[in-house]
Amino acid sequence: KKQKPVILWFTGLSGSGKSTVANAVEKKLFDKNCHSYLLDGDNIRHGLNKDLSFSDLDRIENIRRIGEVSKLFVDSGLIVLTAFISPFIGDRQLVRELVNNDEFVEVYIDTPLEVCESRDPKGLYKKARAGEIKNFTGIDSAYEAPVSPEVHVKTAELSIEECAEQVVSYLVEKGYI
Ligand code: GGZ
Repeated sequence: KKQKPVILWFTGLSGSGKSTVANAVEKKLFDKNCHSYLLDGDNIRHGLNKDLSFSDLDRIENIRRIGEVSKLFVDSGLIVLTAFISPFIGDRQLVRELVNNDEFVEVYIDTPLEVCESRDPKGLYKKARAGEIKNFTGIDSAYEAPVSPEVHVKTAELSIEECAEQVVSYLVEKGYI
């Protein structure tokens, strides 16, 4: 059976587990012989979008470009996973409108700020609290949570494996894979 191309749009705070869960989902897709591509800070913010900062305007442009690139990958038949904070509802909505109705699946990686801050894998929250990083999401820059995401993942209550399974189950249920 053939896979249906789709954008799995992960959104959530820094340290929420977007990349971790997206990577785990990608591995499961690979094991099911599905073809996918993962866009994240490593291959986008350091390449195509290395000219962009974390101001509101640059975040908007960041998401716009990622949306356009994702659309191209969907046209090529892939399951695209994107792992960016994408803090603004309006920008996520614009990406949703770029593709067909069933080609955008919003995956809300819902991890309380306190949990993200206690994880602080890169020490960025500590720096943001100290005022060494400005416009940090959740501290002095807004995060607008999804209102009705297709998948709602609570990483503080489940294992990485269970979180990934939740996303894959959705894809199976809806006939994408
Ligand atoms: C938020 C920042 C900031 C500021 C640097 N605010 O945990 P990380 O390190 O690896 O993920 C964060 C990443 C966010 O980039 P995105 O492209 O996903 O953001 S957005 O969708 O809002 O455009 C964090 C790091 O970059 N980082 N400065 N001020 N995160």
